[in-house]
Amino acid sequence: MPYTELPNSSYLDFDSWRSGATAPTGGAPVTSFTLNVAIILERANDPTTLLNAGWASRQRQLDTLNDNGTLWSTYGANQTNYDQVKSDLAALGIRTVDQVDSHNGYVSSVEARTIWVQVDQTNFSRLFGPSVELRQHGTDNWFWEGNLSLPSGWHDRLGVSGLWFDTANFSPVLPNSTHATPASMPQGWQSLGNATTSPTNIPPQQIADDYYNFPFSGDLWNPASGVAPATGAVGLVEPGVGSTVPSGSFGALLNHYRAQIGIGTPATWTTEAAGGQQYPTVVPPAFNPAGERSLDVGVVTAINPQSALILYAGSGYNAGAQSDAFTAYQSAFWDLTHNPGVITSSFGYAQQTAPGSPFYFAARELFIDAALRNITVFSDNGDGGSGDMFANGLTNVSTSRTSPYGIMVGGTAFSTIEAAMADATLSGIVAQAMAGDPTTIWQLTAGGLTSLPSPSNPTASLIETVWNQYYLNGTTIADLGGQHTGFQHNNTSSGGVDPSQSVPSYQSAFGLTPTTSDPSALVGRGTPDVAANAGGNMHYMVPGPNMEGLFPDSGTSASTPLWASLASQVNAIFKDQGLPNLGYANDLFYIAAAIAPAGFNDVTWGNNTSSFLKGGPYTSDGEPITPTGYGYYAGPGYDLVTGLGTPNGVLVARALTAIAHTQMWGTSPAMLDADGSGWTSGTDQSLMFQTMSGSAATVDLDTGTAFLHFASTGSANFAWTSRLAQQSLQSGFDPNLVRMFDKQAQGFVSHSVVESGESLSVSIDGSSAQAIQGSLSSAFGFADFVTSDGALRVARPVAVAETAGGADHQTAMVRVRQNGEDALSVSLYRVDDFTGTIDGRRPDQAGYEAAAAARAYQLTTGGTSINGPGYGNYDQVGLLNINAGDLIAMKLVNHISGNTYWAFAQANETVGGQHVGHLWSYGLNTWGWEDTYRGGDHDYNDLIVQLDFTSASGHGWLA
Ligand SMILES: [Ca+2]
Ligand SMILES: [Ca+2]
Ligand SMILES: [Ca+2]
Repeated sequence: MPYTELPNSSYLDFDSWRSGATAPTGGAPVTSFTLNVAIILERANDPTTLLNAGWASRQRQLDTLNDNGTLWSTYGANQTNYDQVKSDLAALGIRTVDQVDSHNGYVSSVEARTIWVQVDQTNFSRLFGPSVELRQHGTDNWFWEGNLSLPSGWHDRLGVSGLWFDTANFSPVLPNSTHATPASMPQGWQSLGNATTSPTNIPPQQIADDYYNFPFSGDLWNPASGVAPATGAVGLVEPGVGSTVPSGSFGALLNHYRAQIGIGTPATWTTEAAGGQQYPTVVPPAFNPAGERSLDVGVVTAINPQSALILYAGSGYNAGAQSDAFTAYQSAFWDLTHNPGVITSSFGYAQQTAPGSPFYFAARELFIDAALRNITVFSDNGDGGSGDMFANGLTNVSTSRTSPYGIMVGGTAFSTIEAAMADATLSGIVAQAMAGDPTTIWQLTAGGLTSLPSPSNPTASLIETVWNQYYLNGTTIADLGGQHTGFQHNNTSSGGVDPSQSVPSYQSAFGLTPTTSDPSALVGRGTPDVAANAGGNMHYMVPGPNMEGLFPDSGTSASTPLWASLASQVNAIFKDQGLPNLGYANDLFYIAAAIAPAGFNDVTWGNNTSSFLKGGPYTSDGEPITPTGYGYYAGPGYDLVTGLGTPNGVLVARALTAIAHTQMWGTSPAMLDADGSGWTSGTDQSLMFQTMSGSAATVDLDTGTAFLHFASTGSANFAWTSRLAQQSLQSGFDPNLVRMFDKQAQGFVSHSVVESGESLSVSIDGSSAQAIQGSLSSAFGFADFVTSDGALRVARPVAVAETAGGADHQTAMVRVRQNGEDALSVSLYRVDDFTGTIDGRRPDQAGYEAAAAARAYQLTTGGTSINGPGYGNYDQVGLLNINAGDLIAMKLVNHISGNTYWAFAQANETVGGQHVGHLWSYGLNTWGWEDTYRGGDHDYNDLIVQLDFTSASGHGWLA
């Protein structure tokens, strides 16, 4: 049998990419071994087009392929090639694991493109070529020299492009550093907000409910209430350990845990462990998979007590299996019995696989299987800081698991008022917050603060920072407990850039160019995508490794199942509203962040710096190291430690449903279309042009047929943002916070009518402005044109009723927050087009007011006029009989001055010959009114109004 060398298949390509090490050589042959190997084929067809389509298009295509029964004949392996490889294996005398032992935990199928085989010292070279043998280095480590080979034709003709190994005997190779200069590190804590002496240790559902505003709380959470929605099964990747416990029954222990945290009903759970499972014997401080298991189980069952838990032990221990996490992921993705819609994993596998290698192919395609199976996968970003415990002196994230088709979750440290007051690293911020310093409170509010801080409210939230427990004492990186913990211990959120892949389309569209902070400055996939509390000042009360007791636990291994639990709630809401599961939905989350930023609390404090080399003058985890000082900082907006931020569950769920229904059913033209070189108007429409610059700016607008030139003052420091406006539309948001940021002037807003197909280009202060997130937001009625020092939002003053299921006769929720002192009311009416015309009458023409009154929508409370709830206050009301695609405009009445203002500036008063715009766009169907003649204080927050067309549908769980 002739063999052909497989490119990029050296031992270092498996798990040592960018390690800087030289490959091991020499060593004695391993004379007795069993090694289970996955042989992985390419897909019969390339799914790239499907995967790159928008979410709703993907869902429809998958639906059709499933209905036709052709999904896996299309995107599984080619059956003939698959059969040929199996027949070649038989000829080579290499047995599949199924032939060795039919009771195994492996997935071998043409759909999964995988054949698990077993080789040993007698036939290893029959699979990988006569020049390759396994050799020993170190105590339990094996390696091979050079590239692997495969039988000729397998790779180029039959499409065998992937390999994986179920073994713990292949380890990364890292060199000892020699003369690197250590980066300077401050003594003590390396980041703020993790040093409290009074941590908040509470059950997971309380974290989800009290601090992350999950949709299903109270009776909707409580399975005994009779009204709690049925949330779907959640898959838990638990390699090897599954549901084993050293004594007692897992189910009884799980139910005991539930009872302890207030859940009176028994759990539904099952384990997929066809290859067996074992309770691990772990010598501290080694990683304990049973502890991880209990944490995952505890978090998911507490937050979603109605979700069935499916635990995946992966390959297990039969037939030479070693329960590599890859096998548990694979068994979870291919569980055709329980079909969990959401899977969470806190387990990694061969962290640093090299791009272009067969190992990288295996890992990458694994997650595409999940996307095609319509599963949403949450993977922990890891707890090893910016270096990810990989001692190459650079910043690292796992190249094998940082899939663009999974959602990566980072870790934060959440501090209540009480915890923050007991944290010396937060003393400055706490003092400023308690003194009412507006700059501090502004930043805290962007992070999710909902009430003015006060020591009399100790359990209220205050601040969220990066989870980072690194502590330097002299030259020893260790925690305060004095244990050997440091850069090689699970103590800090990983996060950074995976330069092995290009930037995913949803990150590019968001305007990101994630770049490593180390000297290599490589561009790639930014990670994490999202974050949640992992530890530091707040911990999750969960069972211990043996499922007994109640202990505070932490890690991105906790934030990950929290996010998975939220996704499971969103899936239940989607189902209730007639939508499919989220599935692969990374793009939906990035659109949500662009148009509904309040769905994510913006973490802006802290870092995860921990890059290092082995050897040197510092000690970490009992080993000499040299810190190199490269890492990532949280900051405004997306950052490479906390991603888009932590969840505001209700707000992000509302945004996701609005986006999903719009993509599924919407037929209205987008505001702007990309035409290759720029943007063109999607229809004849009235548009607002609002200047959002920190200092005075001049704006030039060119529509191809008209030029608009105007000057604007800069926005005031605390001029309202889309984030704040949307945050304020929560009933529990503190009126004191609202009033604290009143009378902060926005820039200038100009209005103009633009015709369909007209081009639109913008320059600010003479610099060409780019609509960086325009492809995400334009379908939702706005786009921000941005330069390095200014921004112009182009927005519609009209809402499009993108209803659930594209149905007519729906009820929309109208939410209002008043930040003006006058008595106000707003009414909403239907217009015929995007310029506001009613029966041929333009907004500036006589008789328009009567026409608008005749078109006014009725409220669930009667009448057509929504009264402002008073200065600082909130109210919401239903708007009746909304039909799909309705175009909705509004007018404001100031009952003190007696003036009426229209969304369309041309119907308003003039100043210096120009009509005054009284409306400001705050993102997804959210606007703010200026209530004073001639523009008043220009703060455009006197009445914030939001239209929500989907939350009242189904059971109305989000209304
Ligand atoms: Ca941030
Ligand atoms: Ca005002
Ligand atoms: Ca105001």
